[in-house]
Amino acid sequence: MNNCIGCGIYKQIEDQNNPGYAAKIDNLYCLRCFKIKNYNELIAQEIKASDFIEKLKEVIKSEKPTTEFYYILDIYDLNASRIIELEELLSKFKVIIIINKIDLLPKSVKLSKIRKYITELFAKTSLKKCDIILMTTTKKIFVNSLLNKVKKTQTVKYFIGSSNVGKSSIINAIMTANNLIPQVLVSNYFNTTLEFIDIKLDSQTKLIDTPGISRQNSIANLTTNKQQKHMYFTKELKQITYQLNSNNSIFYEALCWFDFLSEKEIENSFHVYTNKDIKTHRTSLKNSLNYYEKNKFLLDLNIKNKNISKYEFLFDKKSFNKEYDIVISGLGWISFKVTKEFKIVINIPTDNNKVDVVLRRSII
Ligand SMILES: Nc1nc2c(ncn2[C@@H]2O[C@H](COP(=O)(O)OP(=O)(O)OP(=O)(O)O)[C@@H](O)[C@H]2O)c(=O)[nH]1
Ligand SMILES: [Mg+2]
Repeated sequence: MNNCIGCGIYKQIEDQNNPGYAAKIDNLYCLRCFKIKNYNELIAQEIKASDFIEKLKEVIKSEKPTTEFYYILDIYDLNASRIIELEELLSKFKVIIIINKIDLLPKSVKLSKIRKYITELFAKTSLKKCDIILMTTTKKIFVNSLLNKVKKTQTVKYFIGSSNVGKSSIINAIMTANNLIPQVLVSNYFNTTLEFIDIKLDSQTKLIDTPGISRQNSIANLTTNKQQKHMYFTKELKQITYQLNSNNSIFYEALCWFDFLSEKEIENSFHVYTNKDIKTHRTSLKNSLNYYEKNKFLLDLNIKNKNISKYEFLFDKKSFNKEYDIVISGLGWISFKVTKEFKIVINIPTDNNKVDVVLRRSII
């Protein structure tokens, strides 16, 4: 076989610096996959991730109408893991929307509320008639139920979505549940899968793993590859409640901070949902820039000119007694109830304005 079984790329033995290099052509994995698999170490290689979306668009346009698309999204990054460009193209096909990694939600969360939120999210889009599946690869019962669904029809099934949402993990879990040896490489890094990988589940069912579309709008992009592995949540999100006074700030290490602003002296509770590995810290607004300057060296940020992008959210009487989440792509979200007028500013040191920060009605 000439393709690496981990990432799908065509193997070559000529150039160590190019993707697909293997010491021997009959090695099953290319060197990059071998290193990720055995040492969780990423070797620097120029990968043209921007081509993936074009390839996928071509595939979608040329597929038969019976082909099915399993469109995977990340529960903690719902908005930023959507690929709006593809959703339009998919409207002609049977699409199954999979919301993956629900194990990350705090136990108290009601899945029915999440399902309602997702249904409403897609209600105004071309995918309004799609099936919605809540998924985790960590629980057999979810995997078995997906295996049954996959086996129901004998058509080709593509697993598509943004990078790192868990497409390969889902395929491996389905293979295991079907008594096959899982082979596709899974990792914490972006762009693990590099080519389309065909998996024969049985003589009738073919699954196709696809390279993830890059998540330029995630805060994880501001960090180097080394730091990126800390940005991926493997355990349930931690929830920390802060009772803030106006003009207080909360830091997520030195990656980002939010300011709670009001001219009057007020208090409000904020529930921060984020990765257990990310330390949060409260300080006063006055001290925030100083705190950032002192701590920015702790993280290996991939930014040259660190401007601070600001995202402002104003809450007035119209929002009273409503609960909201501000979602920062890659970091999780902050939930709060509005009972007084105030402003929240999210500050992100970045070269550009691309990190996706959105306000939604609270999902928990
Ligand atoms: N907590 C949790 N993590 C998951 C789940 N499924 C996948 N992951 C993790 O998500 C990360 C990315 O998984 P992959 O399967 O490599 O994601 P992918 O979508 O194939 O990524 P690309 O190949 O880069 O497009 C890995 O660290 C997985 O362990 C899940 O159900 N729960
Ligand atoms: Mg993959």
